[in-house]
Amino acid sequence: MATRVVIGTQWGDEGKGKYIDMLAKSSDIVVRFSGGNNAGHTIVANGVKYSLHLIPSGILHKDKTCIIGNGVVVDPKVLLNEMKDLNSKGVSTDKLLISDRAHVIMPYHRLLDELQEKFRGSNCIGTTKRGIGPCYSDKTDRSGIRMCDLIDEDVFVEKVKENLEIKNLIIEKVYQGEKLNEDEVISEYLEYGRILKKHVCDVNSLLFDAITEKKDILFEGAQATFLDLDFGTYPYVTSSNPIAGGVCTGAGIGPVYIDEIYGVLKAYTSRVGAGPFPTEQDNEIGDTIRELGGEYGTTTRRPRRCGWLDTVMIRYAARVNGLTGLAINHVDTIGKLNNIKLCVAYEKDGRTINSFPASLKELEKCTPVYEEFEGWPDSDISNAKTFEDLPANAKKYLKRIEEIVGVKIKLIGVGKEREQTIAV
Ligand code: 2SA
Ligand code: GDP
Ligand code: MG
Repeated sequence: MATRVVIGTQWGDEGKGKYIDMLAKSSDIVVRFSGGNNAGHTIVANGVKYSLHLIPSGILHKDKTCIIGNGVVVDPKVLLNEMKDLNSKGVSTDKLLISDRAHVIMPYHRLLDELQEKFRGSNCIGTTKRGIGPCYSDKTDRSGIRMCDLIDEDVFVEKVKENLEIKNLIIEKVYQGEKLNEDEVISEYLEYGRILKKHVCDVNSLLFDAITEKKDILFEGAQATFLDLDFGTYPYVTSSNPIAGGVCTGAGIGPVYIDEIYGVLKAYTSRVGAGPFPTEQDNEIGDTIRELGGEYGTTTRRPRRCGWLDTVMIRYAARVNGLTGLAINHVDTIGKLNNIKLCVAYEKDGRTINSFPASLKELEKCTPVYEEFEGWPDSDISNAKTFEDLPANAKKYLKRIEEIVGVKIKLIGVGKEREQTIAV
């Protein structure tokens, strides 16, 4: 039996979805443990494209139990639409379970996310405006509404009334926004609760039993290490802990039960939203990478900022997550360039820095130190099946990454399809 975790090592969109989907095949249970519908995995299976935001990717495989853990914030409206879309493509959602302890994203969370961002103006975070931050704020403020409340009419009505009294004041008086109608919110959400009730349960007990029974469990990461509330480029982060430690708090299992932790990265770097990005190429190179790699957000379609691979970041991610293996994607994409740069360290005030600073002011003073590599634009590697099939330049680039990061590359992505993966 094995419990495996898939984590993003950069700023998200590393192509985690593809591996999660692949590993889900050999798992009994697939679990989401952090974030909400600010995540988005794109999976192309048998020519059909699936965009999943909340539902674990295991849903595409028959007979897998899919769990939305307590660490996830659930927008019931989005969840129901996603379920409907899957059902219309012939995918059953009967084995989807939602933790009774997961918090619910309410309409005032979405509205406040938007109003706060507008208020911040040029200092905005660049959130996905899905209400993620305000929902997690309520969770830590202890005023949140959980799935167990959503399915209990009396409790739900009381909690919504309490919340709306304050939220409407803030919406109206602080942000000059339009108040939400209490009756409308209550009737809309009670209906969601009624439909979702059969999926809501105590998943922690179920997970513990599964571990005892030595079942294969996959924990699918959303977002990534540098978007982590504690370890990312704060404040340009999301409001949860997408790192491996988040599995323990977001699904309710002890660290000793985790066997393998895969860190997914791209052969370059991308980021959506605001915040620092030391190896960013805000120029023709970045534009070329964006077009070659199709770097537009799954959730928001925002064009992603692109730049060179930064191994200072990946080494940090390896430590923070305790990575046991790397999965590197878009090796096909980066190889189309004639010349590739790899950031191997930072230089600050004439000194070489190998760690990722907490202070954004300090990070700004860091300039990347690059090593240069030749690409492999004349080799089509999209059908490569083994490491040996790869051109010498690709091997050299990958070996150097592995050497600097100190973690073995176990999977190599050479195309969008899940079959376009080399297991090393
Ligand atoms: P939020 O909405 O409060 O979580 O936003 C806070 C910051 O976190 C960034 N963020 C993301 N960056 C990349 N990918 C994200 N999710 C999707 C994914 C994106 C997509 O995982 O694939 O494909 O459209 C994600 N979610 C949050 C956000 O840009 C802010 O900088
Ligand atoms: P996630 O959020 O980490 O799951 O990643 P996304 O699904 O948002 O973004 C990854 C994008 O890159 C998707 O469009 C994938 O189909 C695509 N992709 C993933 N791996 C590869 C790869 O190795 N090569 C190419 N060309 N595309 C890839
Ligand atoms: Mg994504």
